[in-house]
Amino acid sequence: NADMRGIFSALLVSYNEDGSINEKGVREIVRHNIDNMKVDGLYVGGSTGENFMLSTEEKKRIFEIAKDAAKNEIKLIAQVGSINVYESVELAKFATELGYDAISAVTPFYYKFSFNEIKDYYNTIIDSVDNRLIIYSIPFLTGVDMSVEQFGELFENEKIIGVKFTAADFYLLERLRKAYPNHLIYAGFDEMMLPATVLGVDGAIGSTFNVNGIRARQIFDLAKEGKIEEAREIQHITNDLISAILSNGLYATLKELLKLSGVDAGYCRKPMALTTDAQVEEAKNIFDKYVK
Ligand code: HMN
Repeated sequence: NADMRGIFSALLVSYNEDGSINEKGVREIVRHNIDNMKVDGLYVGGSTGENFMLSTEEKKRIFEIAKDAAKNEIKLIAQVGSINVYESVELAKFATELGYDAISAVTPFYYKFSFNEIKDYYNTIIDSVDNRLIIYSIPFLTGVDMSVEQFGELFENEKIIGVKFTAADFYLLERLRKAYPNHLIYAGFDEMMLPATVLGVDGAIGSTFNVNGIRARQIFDLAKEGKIEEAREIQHITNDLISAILSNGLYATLKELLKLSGVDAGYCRKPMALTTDAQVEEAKNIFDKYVK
């Protein structure tokens, strides 16, 4: 599974003002990530794609557009998780047939599922396809925390090859790294990429790489080479950028920054709000300072 290491952008999706998918915009975002941000891959259908607000058909359409626009130049991961596990299976089959290199699924959320239910969810999804699966763990949004032992139980299924670890728990990250040296671990918080890389993650999946992919790779490579001070300088600039983005609204600002780079990134989808004039103005300042 070493082919899946590296820097993956969590793909933003361009929506029209009425909430429909802006296909041309999605293609441009894919190409911008490949041609300008030089990412190794894309994570399609994640939180960043505003995925949990979409219909099954829309999710499929985004998988198709991303696959087509990427032209086999990079690795593709399809996030198919949903609390409708039958939808997840359908999406896993669809993405596998399209040729996605791996699938991923968020831990089922909203209801307080037991660990056995979560395990059954993952096995149901991955056993329905000839593919590999990456667990998507993001406790601050899902409320689902799993222990080192529970990750181990999921990894008993050989098709479950790793985890996207979107958490600030570096103790747990270190324990996972030691316990499962042959599984893939992706850092999920871009602002903590340096410490995660020092602890030995195999890659990173992040929303801000859509606009900051070059610096993200520098942090990752420098840290792997042990050049910690140089990596830290770039993490500092990166985090000035990320703090500014988060204060101005994450997805809306990322889209405005893409627009300023000439990419038709469109709007966010309801119930997310349309971008205000003040946000657009602030995005220009952020662009001039950190992205241009
Ligand atoms: C996804 O599911 O689309 C992303 O992989 C999620 C990714 O981990 C991002 N998390 C969220 O947006 C909740 C991060 O890149 C995050 O946006 C960034 O670190 C800023 O906090």
